[in-house]
This record gives sequence, C-alpha cells and structure tokens, in this order.
Amino acid sequence: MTRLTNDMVKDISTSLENVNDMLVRCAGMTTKEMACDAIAIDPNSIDLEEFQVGVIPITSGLGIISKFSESVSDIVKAIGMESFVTETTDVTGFAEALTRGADIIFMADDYEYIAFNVASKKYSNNSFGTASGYVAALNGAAKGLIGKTVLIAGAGRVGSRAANLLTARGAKVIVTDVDKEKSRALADNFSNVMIMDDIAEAISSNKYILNASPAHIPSEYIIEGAIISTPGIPHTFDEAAYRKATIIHDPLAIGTAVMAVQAASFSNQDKKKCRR
Ligand code: 2YJ
Repeated sequence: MTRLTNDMVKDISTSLENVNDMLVRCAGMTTKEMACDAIAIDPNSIDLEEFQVGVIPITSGLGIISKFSESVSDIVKAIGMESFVTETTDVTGFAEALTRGADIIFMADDYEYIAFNVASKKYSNNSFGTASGYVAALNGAAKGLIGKTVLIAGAGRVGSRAANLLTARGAKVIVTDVDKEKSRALADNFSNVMIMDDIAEAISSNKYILNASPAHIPSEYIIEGAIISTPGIPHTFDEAAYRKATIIHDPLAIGTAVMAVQAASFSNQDKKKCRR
C-alpha cells in the first residue's frame, strides 16, 4: 500500500478550495455533494456542523507524517464540521479526543486509515471512502455511468471496492493490473467483469478510467476526451495528459470527505436534520 509522504501532504490545507473548484469543474459537484453522492444521501439531509471531529496523530510503524493530521482536520472543516487535532498521540490522543467531546475520531497508521463514530461504534475506512468518492466523481463527470464501460487500472483494495460500486451504478467494468493474479481474483468475484492483460492497450481503448494503481500512465496511451478519476499515488500525469483528458485527483481530500460524511451518517437521526 502506498504511504503518503510529507511532500504529498504539505500543501493540502491551502489547496482545498482548488479541490472543490476542480470537482465543480470536472464533475459538476462540490466536495460535500460528491461525498454525499458517494454514500447516496441528500446533502440537505445531514447537518455536518453538528459534528465535532478529533484527529489523532499516530506514531506507530513509520510514524507521523508532518501535516497529515492538520490536513485531515482542515478537510473536514472545509465541508462544515468542527475539528481539532489532539495535542497528544496514540492511545493518550484517543483519550484526549473523547475527553474533548469528539463525535468522530480520525486516525491512520501505515495500514489503515479510519473515521470512528463514537456513539454508533461504527467506522468508515479510507479504501471505501476513496473508491466511492472517485466513483461518484467519475459518475458526475461522465453524466452517469449506466451502460458505459469503465476500465479499472489496479486491482488492489481501492480497485476491488470500485468494481462493486461501478457495477451498482450500471457500468460495465474491465480490470487491468500488472499482477494478473490480482485482476483474476477481482474478476472472479463478479460475473460481468472482463480482464485486459495489456495495460497500454486497455488505457488506449477506454474513455472512462478509474486509476487505482501507482503506475505511471504515459500521455500517449490516453485517448482524447478521456475522463480519468485517479486516486493512485504517486500522481504522475503530465501536462499533455491534462490537455487530452479530464483528470480528477487529489492526494487526500476526496477520500477523507467521504469518510467524514459516512461516519456522520452512522449517527442517529437527532444529529441529522432536514434544512430545506
Ligand atoms: O498520524 C500520522 O501522521 C501517520 N501515522 C499517518 C499515516 C498515514 N497512512 C498512510 O498513508 C497509509 N498508507 C494508510 C492509508 C490507507 C489508504 N487506504
């Protein structure tokens, strides 16, 4: 699993308006609307201002990524939630978050990144948040996916979840991965997912692409007018790729916003109210 780096995270807090603008321009929806669409709820049916989020820096494994917790906190603030980063880390940080009244607790180690709803004891994880957020954005950019063919590049945790979500939105799914065992394992779980083993051929013959792989996709492979929803990091699309295709990407905000809204949706109805 790819780990975020200090460099990937350092500008997130100051570029959240750009992410929102990019989603409006490419997918016709704000970050909050994308997150609500990802979990199939009406944006007016949930009052995000009611939720206090606590983000805990976690030191285990490879340790703290500078600005990671601050970025998560700023992402959830940008969609209307209250948020703080705990002054302490790990278990002490968890106790601090509870003491300070967090309704939702975000934390990530090297393997998992979750948003835990304290009252419901349920959590949202980043693989789901990322897959469903990027599928929602692709659906918006494509003006619906019913009957359209979508290529998933990368059959890992995000790609596998995306297959389910794309199928549920009526898309026909093709999968490609350098690891052919992984594509086969994914296709075995779905009756109607096709496999393309040649990645270059797969990219150059598909207009709608969900790229959940860390692989570099050269601009020569990309077809004119393609729509590429791409959580994959490192993000290496060049200017030529951006001229040919609509490219939807950010390193953290899309997945985190979906996790926040899904975690909020786990609360009982008194935290939600219809504001229409
Ligand atoms: O608290 C911190 O600063 C660090 N422990 C954050 C670690 C962030 N974790 C990752 O980037 C991992 N790759 C897990 C992300 C899950 C993606 N599906």
